[in-house]
Amino acid sequence: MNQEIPPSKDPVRTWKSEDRVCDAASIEMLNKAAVDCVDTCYGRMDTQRNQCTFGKNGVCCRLCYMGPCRITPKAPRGVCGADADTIVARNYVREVASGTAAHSDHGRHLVLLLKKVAEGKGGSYRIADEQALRYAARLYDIAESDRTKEAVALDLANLFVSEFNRQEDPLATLKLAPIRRQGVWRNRGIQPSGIDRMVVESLHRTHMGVDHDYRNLLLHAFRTSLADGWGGSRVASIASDILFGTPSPVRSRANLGVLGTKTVNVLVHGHEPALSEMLAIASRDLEIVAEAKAAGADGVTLAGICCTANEILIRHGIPVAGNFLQQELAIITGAVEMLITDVQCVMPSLPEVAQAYHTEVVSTSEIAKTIGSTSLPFDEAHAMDSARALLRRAIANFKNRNPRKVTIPKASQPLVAGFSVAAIKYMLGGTFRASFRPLNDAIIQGRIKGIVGIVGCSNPRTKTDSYVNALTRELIQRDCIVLKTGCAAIASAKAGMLTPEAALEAAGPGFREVCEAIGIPPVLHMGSCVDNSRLLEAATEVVLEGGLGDDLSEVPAVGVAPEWMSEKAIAIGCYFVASGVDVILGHPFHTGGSENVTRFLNQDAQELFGASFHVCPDAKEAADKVMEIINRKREKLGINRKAERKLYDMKDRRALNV
Ligand code: NFS
Ligand code: SF4
Repeated sequence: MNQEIPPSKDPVRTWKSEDRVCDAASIEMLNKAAVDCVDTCYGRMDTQRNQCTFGKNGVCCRLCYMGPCRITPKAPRGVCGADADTIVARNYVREVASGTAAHSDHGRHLVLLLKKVAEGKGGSYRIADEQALRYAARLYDIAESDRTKEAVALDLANLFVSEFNRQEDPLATLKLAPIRRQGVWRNRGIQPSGIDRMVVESLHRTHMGVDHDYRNLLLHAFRTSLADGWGGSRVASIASDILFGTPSPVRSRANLGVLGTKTVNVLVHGHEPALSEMLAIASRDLEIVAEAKAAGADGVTLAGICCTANEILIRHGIPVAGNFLQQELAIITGAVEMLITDVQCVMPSLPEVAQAYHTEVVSTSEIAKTIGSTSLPFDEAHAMDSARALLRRAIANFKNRNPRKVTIPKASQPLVAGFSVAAIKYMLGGTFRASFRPLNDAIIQGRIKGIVGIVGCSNPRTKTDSYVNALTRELIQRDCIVLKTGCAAIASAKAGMLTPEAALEAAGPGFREVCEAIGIPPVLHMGSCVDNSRLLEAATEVVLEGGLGDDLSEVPAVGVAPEWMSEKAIAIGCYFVASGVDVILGHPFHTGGSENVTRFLNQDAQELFGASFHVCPDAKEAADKVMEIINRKREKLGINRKAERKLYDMKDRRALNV
């Protein structure tokens, strides 16, 4: 049982590091934090003991200044008359709106960059993947043959911009979904219009005195989330593939051991790839390397934290220093010259942690500053110069590293990442016959039972990474192919589960045969959190390939967010459910104060979308739930026969198109 860690009663640290984190590097750094007297989120989790029950249940309303109001059995309504259902649903809509806004604003940034590049004003940026551009143009019926890539990119960028500011008609990107699913959205009245409009409408409807019907509010939550998954996030992934290249499998390493003992260590942390792309190139620049050597170092090590890490990992093989809960631990190594942050999931504690060492924390976004960090807004028009200037500043800081304060953990694991849908298709069928057929066939034959997306954050509430890792092992053992993004993917990387060899040993016999025949690992790292849209893209390919139903809700596929913490994760969960994919959460939403809202999300949604949320605090229980859902879908498809067991011969391999 992956139990929530009870808060310690004692203000002095009494817990053991190995009870809070799994991997050797994190244990070592948490121990070092205690010695160095540095506070981390694990300690702060304790000082935040007795978290507010009203907040946890979602029954605290501070939407107007007659309040704040809290709902109790004795006070069942706020001053305005709002009951628990209304208050809980309004709070929930706002969470989804915030998550959608975060992903989509990131998407907007990339779309505007694509537009600048198309207009010849992109500075150091280029169209890196013309094939991806032309493919995307065709998806949106934009003429592309006999036209320059810039002209096509401009039309596409303009269409993407209009996805943000559409007023009434539905998002154009919705049509990338299976036809049947588009019909579900139309019939339920939840086809999103402009992304910005959906978020604004969420704020309007949850303002004091507007929408009070919890069902109406929750439908809008799902509608808003679709503007994320089939809007902001989807265009973010498409635009970044065009600008920086569509990911294909790359080898790299993960965990704090990737930091260099003798190199200038620069970490990028956050979510947007625009700056980190330039840093990835600049860090290999011979001039920069020479300057690092002149400063007494062996060179520059660039590594990432959180989803910026995932972005440059899947395109450049840049190593991953860690996931969300390792951002403070990375500084505690004492070996980081500069931690460059952009937006999202950046803890405001970083400058304080950095005070104990020589690390300079730099914020590069005008919209994301922290007191105590150096604000050096990234100049996109002179991106390469900005990237070089940052690296030079980090090199200059190398002399301030205090060897007595440095401990770099040894732990790091090899990995393979970068499984875009195009890459998976290619691996399945080769250049000329790229297709999902072999995957569909394997699912139909029962060698693969189903597809599971394990996504989301880590959370100091529970032992970091432990649920994600236990669940992943359990599911590949039960013949499920596991798709991963975000911090959950990094957790698997640190556990060595992204190496084809190690993971294959853990896979069930049917699944292992398929992996070996096709040459794919059982756990596929598909990218950052906005790349959860790639999971929907993959599921759509499965539907289009045929034989596994006409709608996403028929495919034996499940999403799991074991250790989630952010509002973005809530938006993701909602767009999965609204797309027909059941979602299992490791811990519940802050909706427990309303039975109606909870029932709507966990049950009624089944009737509306063919999928709903489920809560399983234990990894084993989650694995059972996943299999129950997958088997139910297989039963409905009439494919739940037992797979006959046999080894592949040449004829079978040919049938698999390998
Ligand atoms: Ni997703 Fe990625 Fe990590 Fe969670 Fe934060 S970095 S966007 S929100 S914590 S997975
Ligand atoms: Fe209280 Fe109603 Fe105001 Fe909320 S909107 S704070 S429930 S009076």
